[in-house]
Amino acid sequence: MKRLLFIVFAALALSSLAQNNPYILAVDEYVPAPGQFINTMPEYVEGDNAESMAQKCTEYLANDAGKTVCLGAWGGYITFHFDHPVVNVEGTMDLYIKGNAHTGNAEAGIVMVSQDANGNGLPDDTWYELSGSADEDDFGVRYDYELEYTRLGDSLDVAWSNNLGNAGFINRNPFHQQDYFPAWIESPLTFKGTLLPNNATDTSGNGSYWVLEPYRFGYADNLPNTDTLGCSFNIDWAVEPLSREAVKLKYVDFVRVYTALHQDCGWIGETSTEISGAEDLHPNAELPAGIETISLPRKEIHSSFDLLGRRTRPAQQGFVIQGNELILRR
Ligand SMILES: [Ca+2]
Ligand SMILES: [Ca+2]
Ligand SMILES: [Ca+2]
Repeated sequence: MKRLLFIVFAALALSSLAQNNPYILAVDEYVPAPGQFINTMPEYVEGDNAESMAQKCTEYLANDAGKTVCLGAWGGYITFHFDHPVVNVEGTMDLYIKGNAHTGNAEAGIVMVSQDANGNGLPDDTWYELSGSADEDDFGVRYDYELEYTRLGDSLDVAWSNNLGNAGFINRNPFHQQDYFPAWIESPLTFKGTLLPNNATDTSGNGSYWVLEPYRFGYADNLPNTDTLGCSFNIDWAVEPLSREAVKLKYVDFVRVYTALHQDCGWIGETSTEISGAEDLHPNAELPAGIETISLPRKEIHSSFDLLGRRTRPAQQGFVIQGNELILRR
């Protein structure tokens, strides 16, 4: 018993001394929409599934690895977490998210946040959207957009239809020969969410030169990574996605980014958000007083993550890190 107490004490002491990692620990989900860089960023190989593709994204993004993941056309998303909850520090930005935007090439993605309210370590709880500048600027944002993508076959364009009665294609182009529909996902693939108004202009008038103007703030892959403020997000911006009612969140456990534009720019193709990393701007901020850490239900634990961000099997015995907690499982 003494020995056990010592182990518990030592482990708790170590965990309280540990500094939180500011960078992404692991990717939970990667569900891209079709697009010219899908199955290549990251690369799909025969036998890959949702879990192995998410693991590849972890390798691309965790610990500021700095590689780029493509989310495809509208709706495609990625979900990730850190080794601790991201605290909503009063009066300041909380998250910085990197993409590959440069001048004239803003491919805005909407950022969502969620708390692991049911304490199972999975991003299966209520999601909130971080409201960006297009909401304030009255650009005609649509909040109830739905889009379905259908794979028509090898080397064929991907069909889409939306809830406004429109239909079209994600067109193939000569630069990218692989299948554009995510190979590990079944067709049809449906997304729901917020649609930003188009931002692209064919400034040449003949289709040869497209400019994608950035929104003022509040979107991923919208402004260059060097614009730290422009790539930063405040958890205070959280709203309920449909009612747009503001929600006060003191911390978040999961972050999601999805492509917010449904736009085709001729020869440069569909607009797709890219993500190349994320950072908690104040990783060692303390949760405000009065916040209780989640106590896990003793019964079924679906999944948890080890220190490398790998999903571990349920019912493991011994010490398990889950979220920011050290748990002893018997
Ligand atoms: Ca904040
Ligand atoms: Ca959960
Ligand atoms: Ca981009």
